[in-house]
Amino acid sequence: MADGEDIILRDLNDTDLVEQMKDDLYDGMAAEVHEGTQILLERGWDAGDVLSEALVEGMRIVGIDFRDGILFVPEVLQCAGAMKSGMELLRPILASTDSKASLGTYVIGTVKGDIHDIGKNLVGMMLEGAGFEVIDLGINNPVDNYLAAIDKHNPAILGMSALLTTTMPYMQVVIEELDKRGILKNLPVMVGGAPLNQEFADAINATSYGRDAAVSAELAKALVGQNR
Ligand code: B1M
Repeated sequence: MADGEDIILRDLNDTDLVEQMKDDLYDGMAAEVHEGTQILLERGWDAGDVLSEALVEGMRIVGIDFRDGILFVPEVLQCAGAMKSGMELLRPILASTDSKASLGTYVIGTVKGDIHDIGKNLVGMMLEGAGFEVIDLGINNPVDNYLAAIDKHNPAILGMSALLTTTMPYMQVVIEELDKRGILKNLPVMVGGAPLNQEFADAINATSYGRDAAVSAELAKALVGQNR
């Protein structure tokens, strides 16, 4: 679409609307991304498809241009705000559950030095949808925050997120501290985030590695099943 054109999102067919939403996310236009999300849901789209095809895909493109020095932090912050405005609408759908029984508490937080929270928030939503009570510690968590939350909430699982190659080693610091205190043997630890892989999770002695939000929710269910 040409710049400056006055686009009526409702007039677009689904394919063009998804393309427009990716452009709007790239341009940090929160109200438009919110509206596009609303329209797709009204047209009967599955919330998970809106998320993956419009929002996550839009953010993937942002990530490439961020890496290549075409976009900078202030612009990417706007993109993150736009993505979150769409996620707001998806949250009640993704986090709703038919299950009456709670699968237990899941404490999740982004590690110290890292302020990325979009992926963590998505994982939290999916976990709620799977039946967990989620305690979200937010971003930039030192080991003491995790310890205090474990003490307070006695979780079934602890989850850590990291998006930077410079912050992922901090997960090992937390795991070693849990081990030193005798907590690790009774508490499964899940780690996730774009730069991680199974090999890294194994190397730091994490119980499991969540590749994405949907997989993580399934893994978490399996973990509590194993532990009961
Ligand atoms: Co940042 N950033 N960023 N950034 N940022 C990345 C991660 C980067 C890959 C961009 C790039 O260069 N292509 C790069 C890291 C390079 C590296 O480490 N090798 C990078 C950098 C360098 C930086 C700064 C250092 C830039 C600077 O200041 N010069 C800086 C660091 C700040 C800090 O944390 N201390 C920085 C800042 C920022 C913003 C603040 C501008 C913003 C964050 C806003 C926010 O989160 N509220 C931002 C963003 C948005 C990104 C990108 C573009 C998008 C991340 C995202 O939200 N993806 C990112 C590029 C990229 O990843 N392609 C980038 C969408 C999200 C749905 O996916 O987070 O991967 P993701 O989550 C997935 C899975 O990973 C998994 O499930 C999620 C859902 O499916 N998952 C888990 C995540 N956590 C999990 C936990 C689990 C299980 C699964 O269990 C507990």
